Amino acid sequence: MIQKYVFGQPVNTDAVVLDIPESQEEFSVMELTESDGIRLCCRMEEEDVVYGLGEQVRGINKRGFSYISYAEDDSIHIESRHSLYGAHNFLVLNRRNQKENPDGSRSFGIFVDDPGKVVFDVGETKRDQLVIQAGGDCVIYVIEGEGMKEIVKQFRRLIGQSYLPPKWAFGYQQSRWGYQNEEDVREVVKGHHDRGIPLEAVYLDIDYMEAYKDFTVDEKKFPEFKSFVGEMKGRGVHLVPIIDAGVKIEKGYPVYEEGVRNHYFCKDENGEDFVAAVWPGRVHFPDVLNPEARAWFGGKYEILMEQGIDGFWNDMNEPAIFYSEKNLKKVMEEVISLKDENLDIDSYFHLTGIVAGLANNQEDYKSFYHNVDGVKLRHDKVHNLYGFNMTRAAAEAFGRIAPDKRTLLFSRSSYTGMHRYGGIWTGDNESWWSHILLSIQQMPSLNMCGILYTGSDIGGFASDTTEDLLMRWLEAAMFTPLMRNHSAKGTRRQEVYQFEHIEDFRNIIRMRYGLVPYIYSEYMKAALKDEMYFRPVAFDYPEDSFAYQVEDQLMVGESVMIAPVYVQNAKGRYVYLPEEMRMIRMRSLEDLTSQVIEKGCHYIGMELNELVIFVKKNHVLPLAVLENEVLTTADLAEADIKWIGFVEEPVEYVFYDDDGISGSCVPEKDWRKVTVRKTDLVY
Ligand code: MIG
Repeated sequence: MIQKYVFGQPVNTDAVVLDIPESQEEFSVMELTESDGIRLCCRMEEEDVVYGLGEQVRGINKRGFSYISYAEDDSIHIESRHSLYGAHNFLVLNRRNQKENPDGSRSFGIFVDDPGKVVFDVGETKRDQLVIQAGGDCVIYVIEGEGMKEIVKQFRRLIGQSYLPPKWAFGYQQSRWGYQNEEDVREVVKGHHDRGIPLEAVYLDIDYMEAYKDFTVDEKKFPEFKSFVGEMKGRGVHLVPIIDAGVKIEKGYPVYEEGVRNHYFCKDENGEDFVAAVWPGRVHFPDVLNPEARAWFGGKYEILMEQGIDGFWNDMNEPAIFYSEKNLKKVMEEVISLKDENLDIDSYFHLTGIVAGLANNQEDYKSFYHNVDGVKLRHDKVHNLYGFNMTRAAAEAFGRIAPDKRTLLFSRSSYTGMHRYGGIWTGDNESWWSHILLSIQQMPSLNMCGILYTGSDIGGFASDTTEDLLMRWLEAAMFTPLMRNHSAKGTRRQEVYQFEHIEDFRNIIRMRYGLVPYIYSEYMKAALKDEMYFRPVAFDYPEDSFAYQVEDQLMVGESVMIAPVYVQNAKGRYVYLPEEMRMIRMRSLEDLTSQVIEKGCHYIGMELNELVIFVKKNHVLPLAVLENEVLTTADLAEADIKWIGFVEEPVEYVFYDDDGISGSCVPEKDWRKVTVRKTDLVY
């Protein structure tokens, strides 16, 4: 049951797709105070668990910290960070033993549809209190139902079906900020192919553009871009260019000129085009909240699509600001005024503070405006909608330009609703072991909020990776729909062939291809049925008290549980089995062993080059057996499907598959039901 409450005069965010009448009942799951915005408060019982909030730091259970929805480009993802790049204002408070609860209070889900700043204090200030602080103009949805899965499913119905990527987007992808030109890209492809390592895509980061201008390609680096895109496609490799939010201010650059002429850019308080700076220096921001400007900006993607491009990643769309023209002027003047001064503790810190404060300055977000159907909206009030609408601009355009096929698209910034148009990657992490764990913990929270196509920068974006870290990260990311190795300029090269044990890397990436039939089947079923692909263990075992404490294992699809190693030098780990399961250990696709393990907590050895997964009782999964060399997901069409799993009596598996590219997906009644017997299992 979903109840909708409207406060003040909210803007239409397009987060939800269902038109629900306003509730006539009093708001009751939390105590509501309306002063200085909306404040909701409730007591959390000792046993209550809070799940959700999408892209944030800390654990799967969000209790014990506060989280701020205010999209931020901050690359230091440490525990004290309150906001990352996205804003997903949905959580579920799971109340256990609800039947015995004296006041009859039950589990509930809550979605705060407010595109400005929203604070979720989940027991930070007071350990037993959940406090949500939103602006005065918002819509709040309260969802009640039978348990967590059911509540999430209702929410997912409310916000609409998740994005469907093409099948090739489930293959192994290589990225690095720093690939400059054709030669660099060819070398990366060759580096993989010479060693028989599958590769589906190579990313083009900002260096492919001419002076960081969106929708341009530097002709010195890529003299024949279209034919180069074709050449790569001939080798099975898709090129995926980055698109940044800021449009360079430069006379003669058509995107800039058209935007100015048609008033498609965000305006400052005087009605002039707002000037900020990012990569290209001074830029304007396309007003993607304005439907006309959105259609125009989205249409520009066609320039690259005409050259054969069929995938994009949208970056810097919080939007990130290095500085605004106005603030830079002010800061420069202050800096100059301090020249020759004897800087004491206060003036010194003031100086460093104002310079550091140039980037992503809150005041700047208050000084520009959107024009939505003639209504002027101050940016800070709708801040979290920017990345969503930049991505929607692209997706809506794909619907016009290439309606019959799926295009790969994901974004750095997002808001609930964007999950219908694309995925996200989790931004600039570090080559830290703790960030493998963080990426595991982010997956179910994102899935709850509808973001299914997602993954982290494998190997770590910033700082130098190591061979073992990369290998463990690939194993941990074995099932993430987006499996992309990405790193920052200036860091140690981290393409898998740069390391010593290439054979191990090859085996690991081939295992991914072996598992793609399952990954794709489960992803598509989850998307089409509004379900979660990655779930916290407690979602599947809600009666099991211990399951609520598991923070480093996940359920994936209907059959699998994963328990990756994320600790330096570890040769294994403790794994909690909420029931008896079959453990499958893979050293390669040709070298599998399996063993039934009983319910309970076990130390399981896991060598660096091994993938260990657990299969639930009465469950199976398809595995592609790769006899010939497989370099892309397209080659899987030839592969034999074998079954692995844990069955005594025959079970039925709904095996979803399609051509991997056409837009429409066959209805559920046509999905293939496969009966698998014990004797069909290869392991
Ligand atoms: O401020 O385009 O998160 O993946 O490599 C850095 C360069 C801008 C941030 C993205 C990262 C990308 C980088 N970008």
